[in-house]
Amino acid sequence: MSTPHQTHADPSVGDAAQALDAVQREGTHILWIRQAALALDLREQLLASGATIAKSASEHVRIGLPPLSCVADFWSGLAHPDAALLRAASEGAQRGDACFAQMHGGSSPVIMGILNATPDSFSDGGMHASATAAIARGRTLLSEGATWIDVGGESTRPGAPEVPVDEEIARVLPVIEALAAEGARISIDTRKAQVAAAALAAGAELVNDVSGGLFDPAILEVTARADAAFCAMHMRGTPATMQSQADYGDAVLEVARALRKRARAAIDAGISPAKLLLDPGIGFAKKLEHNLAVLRELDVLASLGFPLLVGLSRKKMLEELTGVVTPRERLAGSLGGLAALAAKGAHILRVHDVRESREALAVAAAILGRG
Ligand code: HH2
Repeated sequence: MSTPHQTHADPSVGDAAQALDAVQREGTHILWIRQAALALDLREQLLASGATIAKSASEHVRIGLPPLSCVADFWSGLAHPDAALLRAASEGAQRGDACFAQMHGGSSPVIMGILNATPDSFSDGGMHASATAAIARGRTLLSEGATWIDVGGESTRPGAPEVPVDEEIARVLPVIEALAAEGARISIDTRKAQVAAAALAAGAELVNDVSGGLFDPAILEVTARADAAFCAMHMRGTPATMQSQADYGDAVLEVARALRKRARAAIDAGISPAKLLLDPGIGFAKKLEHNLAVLRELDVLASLGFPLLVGLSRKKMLEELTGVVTPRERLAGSLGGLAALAAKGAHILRVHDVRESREALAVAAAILGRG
C-alpha cells in the first residue's frame, strides 16, 4: 500500500469519493455497496474472484474481500469498469487508518477529553471556567487516559452566541500553556483564526474547527503555517442558525460531499493531508434521523481517506434515544454509542467522561479482537 503522503499527493483528493454513491466500507476487508450500484456482471466477477456477498437488511450488500495481502491482486483481477470505484473506496479507508497510525503510532480508537473553559457549554458550562479549575480538570483527563485534550473557549451548542476573540483567547490560553508545558497533546476547539494562532503558539498541535474552515477561512492558512493537524467538522450555518438548516435529501452523501470539499480547501491552503481529520458533526444542523444515518454509514466518510473523529458524548440525540433529559446523566447512552463507534472504525472519540469511556473501549476492543 502507498504511504498516506504519496497517495494524497495526487491532486484529485479523495478519488475514493467518486465511489461515494456506491460504496461503504467496514473494517479493512469489507465493503458495503448500495445494491443498485452492484451490476450483475460485477457481482459475478467479485464472486468468481473469491469475495463473499451477503445481503443486509438495509439497501446495501456486504462484500467480504480476501485477506489484505492479496487485495491488490484481487482488484487487478477484476475487469469490470466499476471495480475501480470499489477499489478506490477500499483504499481510501485503508489510507485513513494509515494516517491515523502515522499521527498516533498505535491502534484506534483513542480518546479526546473535552475541556470546556466556558461559562455556558451544554453539559459542563461553568465547571471549569477559571484557568485553575480548567488546568486541574485537564490533568485529571490525562491521568484517566485521554490522548488528546480538546480545549474550548466558546460553546457551540444550538443557539449559542458568538464569543469575542479576545475573550475566547483569554479563556483558553493559560490552560493550553500550562497543559502543553506538561507534555499534553492539545487540540484547540475554535472557529477563529486568531484564536487558533494563539493556541498553536502556546503549544496546541491540532485545530478542531466545527465549521471546517468555513466560518473564518484564514484558520486554514494559520494551521498550515504551523504545520499543525486540522479537524474539519461538518455543520451548516452557525450554532445560532444551524438547527433550521437540518434538511437533507440523502444526509450521508451530502455530509460526505461537504466534508470532501472542506478537505480539499484545507489541503489547498497547505495543510498536510496526513494531518487532516474529518468529523460528521453529530447534532450540528442535524436531526436524530440524520445523526443516525451518518453514524450507521460512517464507512462512506471513511472512504474519503482521512481518520474520523466523532463526538457523541452527552448529546441531545442520546436524550431522544433514551429519554434522559439531563446531559450529565447521559453517561450510559454515551458509552453505548462509544462501543458502536469503535465497531464502526471511528479513530478518535471526543468525550466528557474519559475514565468510563476508556473502560468501555477496552471491553469493546477485546470483543472486536483489537485489544
Ligand atoms: N461537539 C461540540 C464541540 N466541538 N468538535 C468536534 N470535532 N466534534 C464535535 O462533535 C463537537 C466539537 C459540542 O460539545 P461540547 O464541547 O461539549 O459543548 P459546547 O459546544 O456547548 O461547549
